[in-house]
Amino acid sequence: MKCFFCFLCILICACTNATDDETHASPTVTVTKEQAQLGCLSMGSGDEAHVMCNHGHSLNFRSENLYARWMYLNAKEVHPISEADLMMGSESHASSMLPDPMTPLLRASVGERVKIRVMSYGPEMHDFHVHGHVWNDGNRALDTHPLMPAEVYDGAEFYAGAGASSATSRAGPGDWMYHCHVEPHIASGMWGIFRVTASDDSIGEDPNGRYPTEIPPLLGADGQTIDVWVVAAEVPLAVTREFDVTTSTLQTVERMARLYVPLPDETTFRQATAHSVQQMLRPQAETWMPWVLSLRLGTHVRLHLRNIMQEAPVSLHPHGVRYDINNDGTTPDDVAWPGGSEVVYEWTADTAGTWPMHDHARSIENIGRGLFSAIVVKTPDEETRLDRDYLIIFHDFDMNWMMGMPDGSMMQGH
Ligand SMILES: [Cu+2]
Repeated sequence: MKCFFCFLCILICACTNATDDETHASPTVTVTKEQAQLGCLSMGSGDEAHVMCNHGHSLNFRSENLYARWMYLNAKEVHPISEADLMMGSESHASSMLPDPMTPLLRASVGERVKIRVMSYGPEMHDFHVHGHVWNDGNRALDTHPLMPAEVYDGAEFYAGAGASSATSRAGPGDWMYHCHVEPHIASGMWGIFRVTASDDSIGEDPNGRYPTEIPPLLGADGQTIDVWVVAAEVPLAVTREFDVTTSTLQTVERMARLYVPLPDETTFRQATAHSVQQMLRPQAETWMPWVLSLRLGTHVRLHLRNIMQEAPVSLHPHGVRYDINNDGTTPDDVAWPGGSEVVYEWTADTAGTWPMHDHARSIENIGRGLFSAIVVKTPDEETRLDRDYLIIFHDFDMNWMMGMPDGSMMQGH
């Protein structure tokens, strides 16, 4: 089997050597074979000894590993820092000394009304947190919220740089970190930057005034039927950065992901091949995000799904919309298989909210490799109220990948 963890192997060697030197003074924790297969490392010693796992903890397919940034800073001797600084300080987060993280850059100007929706796929619990901002959720003031697998939280809405309830400056402009608050998940990649600018900054916006990391423009209308064209394809994605010891640089790492790729019309949909879709997405290998279907409340959707992979059956199971049993993506009749086949689902977006939508045909392997998406159903009030609307999806790319092996078999012992 191909090894995906070159950077980690190097670290394991480094840790092993350190252990030899310190055997008597500072006991360390031994990584089991299973943990090593999942990219876990023995870190620290004595009271600080622990196992750190790098599963490729990802936000919208991307992971920014703090250890890679730490090794880069130390190798460059830009500003050597300790492991404690890695977790406690801001050096390894800062964009002043390092490139912006690969994870979604969320942007807003001070005083803009921002919503950050969060969703979780994969077997673990995550905990969304954004620095410097507090929001009102019912009668509670929050700045953190937990998520179980397939759970959604869409109560985080506030003024950028201003806390929960007023447009008066509270946090102010700056780079505010957002992350999962399960500590090892931050280190292994689940963090990003919420960049608040002091004045209205349109650099990087599209002609509609939207940043590329925002959810797409709304489709449909109450009572209207729309056709949506989607293919399931294998596409190379740049998912994280590792530290290369020979060149002392940060190098992007690719995985062959499985994605839902929305297409503009029926012609493009019919003509799509594995090769054409890979060519189309190649320039966006570092920025392509999970497909989000943004709808106005009451829209009826005719969703055409075509499987252009040969390797696995695919379906689309939506949460939160109204459908009959033949359209839920879980029965043999509504699965696209073998490769090249099509299926059509019809349903109505009759409940506002943020809803998971994912493969249900070979879900552990397919969701692990990226076949998940989301439906956002907005009310007219939300449409006018929000200046910026983001969706962050927590996902465990490598862990799922390893559990559902690339050949379709399951990892032994799990
Ligand atoms: Cu987490």
